[in-house]
Amino acid sequence: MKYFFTTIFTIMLIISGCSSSEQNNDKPNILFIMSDDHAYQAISAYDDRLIQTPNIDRIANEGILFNNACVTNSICAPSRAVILTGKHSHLNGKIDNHAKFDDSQITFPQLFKNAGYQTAMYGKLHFGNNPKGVDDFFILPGQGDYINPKFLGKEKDTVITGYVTDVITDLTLNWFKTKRDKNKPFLMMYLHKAPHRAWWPSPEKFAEFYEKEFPEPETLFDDYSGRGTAAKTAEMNILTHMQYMHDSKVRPSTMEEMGKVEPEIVYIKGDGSLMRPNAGGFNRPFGRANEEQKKKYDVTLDKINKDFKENWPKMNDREKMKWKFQRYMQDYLGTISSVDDNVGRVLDYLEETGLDKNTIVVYTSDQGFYLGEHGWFDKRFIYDESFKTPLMIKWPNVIKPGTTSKEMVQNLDFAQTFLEAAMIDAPDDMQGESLIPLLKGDTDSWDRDAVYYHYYEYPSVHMAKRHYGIVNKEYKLAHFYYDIDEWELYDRLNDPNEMNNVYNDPKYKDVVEKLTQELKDLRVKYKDSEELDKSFIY
Ligand code: SGN
Ligand code: CA
Repeated sequence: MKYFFTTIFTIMLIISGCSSSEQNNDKPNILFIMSDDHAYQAISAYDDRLIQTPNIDRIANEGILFNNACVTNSICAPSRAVILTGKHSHLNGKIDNHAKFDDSQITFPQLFKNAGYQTAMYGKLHFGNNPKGVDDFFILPGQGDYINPKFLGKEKDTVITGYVTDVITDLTLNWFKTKRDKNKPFLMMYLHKAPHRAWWPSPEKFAEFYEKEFPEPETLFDDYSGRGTAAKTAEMNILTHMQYMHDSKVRPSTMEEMGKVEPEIVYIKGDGSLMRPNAGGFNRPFGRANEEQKKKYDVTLDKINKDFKENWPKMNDREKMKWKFQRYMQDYLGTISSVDDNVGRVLDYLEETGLDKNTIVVYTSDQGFYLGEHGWFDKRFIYDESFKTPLMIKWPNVIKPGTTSKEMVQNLDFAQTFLEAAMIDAPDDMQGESLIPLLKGDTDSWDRDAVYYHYYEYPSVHMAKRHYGIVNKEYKLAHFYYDIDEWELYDRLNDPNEMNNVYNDPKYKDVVEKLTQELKDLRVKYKDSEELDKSFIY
């Protein structure tokens, strides 16, 4: 009889365990926060020389901070495709920003939805296609706009007045408050547009950050003499390729006046009108502001213009570089300050509602970014500032607060990590590795010591040449191909700024031999090949 009651009790427990109210407790919720082009150098948990980000830092303080997190292909839409599919670009097909994303592929949110999660995606996706596998979405079309952005919604498209980072957060919090199904665990992908170029902060942060001065990186005046052709020919130098109007937000009185300032990027079209490549000039983002918003921005814009008009004619190239660097940092970091405030709003909401206790929170970026290192802005290269990306994860009662890890982890690993956390089977053809052992502090079960990288988008804006390579904690070996055939090797421990390509240095002969073989093996392991490289040449 006793056995009978125990059995009945157990059956009741199992049934209630499957019932909706309990489900929330056995499966963790996931809040995936990703910003666009957020350099780890601009997060105080990594480095506090440029900015304080107390809210983003909360995730690291309460969880784990990865110091060697990196991407497989340092460019926006491809990184997102890797994250969603758990496969390298050459297999998911989204090799660059222009390739179409084949949305018949399995993405991890679809698997979550099928497994009973409520799924949503808010913010920047950057694909031509609407997201699959999400119950609800509000995404920016393409790159999206900073001011009064348009959104593509599940029900209808809409334009919302306000600053993009605040608006994405308002929408996300509204989803939590009015749309969340309390009977299901959730997967929320909360994706910021900031700090993507052309770095428009809110009017308040614009004013605040214009008053600040930032330390220059050691390599701001790099002349690339220790590097190969790729570094020398890239068009991402702050002095020569950053644009006064579009980026530094200088407003010329006339186009003729601007032509004098930026002769190198102003082209005269057949009909005599002026055109600048790759940038919509000053008005592309600002043109969306209403009169009230313009008035607020004008206070700071007038100061910038006054300074520029008075001082630019007297500046030599070195001074111009310094001036442009400061303007860049003021705007870039101003946008990040809003991301940090808004991440704080969402973390506060999770805490106030107690949802934080069973929610995995991830903060990352779609890749890293140059903040003047090597004189550059933008990304794309296998070199550290663009190859590495910020990554921190908190998961109460699983990750020990304040943990740090130097393991080589990649955006390729997210899908399998989340699937394992949610106890959902991952498809066999996913190519990452679940980070769960590292999250649990079980470093012995982690045996990957090198990662594979492959960048394709060339020729294109910024002219970063195509390359693939292998990176471990000590070395980085890269092969630049397409219209050149050059190899580069960097000694990561002895030359952390990557100033010297030591590929031809006899001292490194054995390292080159060993890594060349390992790179070949990795290409086989991940099913990449010369045939595929050629098939992507257009
Ligand atoms: C735009 C930017 C580039 C940037 C690409 C890709 N120019 O073209 O600087 O490299 O996007 O960025 S902009 O001034 O017109 O914004 S990505 O993050 O979307 O891949
Ligand atoms: Ca990006």
